[in-house]
Amino acid sequence: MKRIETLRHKMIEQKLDAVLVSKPENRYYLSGFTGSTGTVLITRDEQFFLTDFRYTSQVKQQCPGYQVIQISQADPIYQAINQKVTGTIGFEDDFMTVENYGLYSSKLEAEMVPMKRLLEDLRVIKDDEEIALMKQAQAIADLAFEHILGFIRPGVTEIEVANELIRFMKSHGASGESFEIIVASGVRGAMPHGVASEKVIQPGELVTLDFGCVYRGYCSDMTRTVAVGQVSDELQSIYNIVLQAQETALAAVKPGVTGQQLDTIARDMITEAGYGDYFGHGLGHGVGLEIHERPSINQAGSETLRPGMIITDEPGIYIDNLGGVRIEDIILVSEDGYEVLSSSPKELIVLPT
Ligand SMILES: [Mn+2]
Repeated sequence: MKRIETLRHKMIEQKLDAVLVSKPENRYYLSGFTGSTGTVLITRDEQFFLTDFRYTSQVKQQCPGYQVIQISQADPIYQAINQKVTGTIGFEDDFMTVENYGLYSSKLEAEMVPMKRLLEDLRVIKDDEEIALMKQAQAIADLAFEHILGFIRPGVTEIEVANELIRFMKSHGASGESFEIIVASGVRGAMPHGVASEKVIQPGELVTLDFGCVYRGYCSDMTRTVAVGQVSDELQSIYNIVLQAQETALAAVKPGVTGQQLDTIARDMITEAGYGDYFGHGLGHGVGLEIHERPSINQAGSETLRPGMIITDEPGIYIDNLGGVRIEDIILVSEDGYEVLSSSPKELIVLPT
């Protein structure tokens, strides 16, 4: 209930008498509900979960401290809200549909006030329970990486590699993958988001694996690039440049630094090595209940890092008709620096052919 208390402090500051929360990640953050339909209503001193018959039993199990209100066509949600709230009610302006906004504004007695990502403001700093779940999510991914090294060999397709990663992570406690897995081998490595294809992996290729899993709602994310047999001098040199940029930016992570500053550190190194035009994406992003969340770790990242934020550091170089390299760690910002949550090795691994 600590999260709800913190939210109530913000509600008082922003003169909100209640908030209405339906975005799945925000709803889970406040209630623990894992189902697909329902609305959390937090007032200054009570919390309600409004849902239909399919989920009332699940809410009673998953959401201690909440009063369940069953809604139906005969008992519509706005009537239930009107019985509990007058004054002002915050809504998720980045999530509510235009259709629902029209309905609520015409039916609710309370004045509707955009919340402007108030819940995302709270979620950007992870509490101890969240940090433990993120560590477990990443531990499963690291274990999967170790496992997949024995699976990748010439003749195997990228999709077979992706499916094996998913199978392994699910059999180790994950509910699924945290995004569509990227397995980009050989020239396909030039595509930063080359999701696994039917391409067969060949000797002499680099293979970029970007993947993660969901564990109790929380996402992990990591990237490693491995060699299948000996790769060209140019690819090895690109690998070393990316690794150096990744580690230099990592060493600069601490409270007070901005995402923009971190991005600049890695970008300057890659540019000085002559590959600036081939690093076309931002250095990283925040991770949590969503795979991409605040803070931004790129040239637009003006937000200052604070202890409890979890971010990625993932520079890359991508060259058409040659291939690409990306190396990514997931990092917890600590009181005086950082803790790397991903534990897989980063020196170039050369797999047998
Ligand atoms: Mn990432």
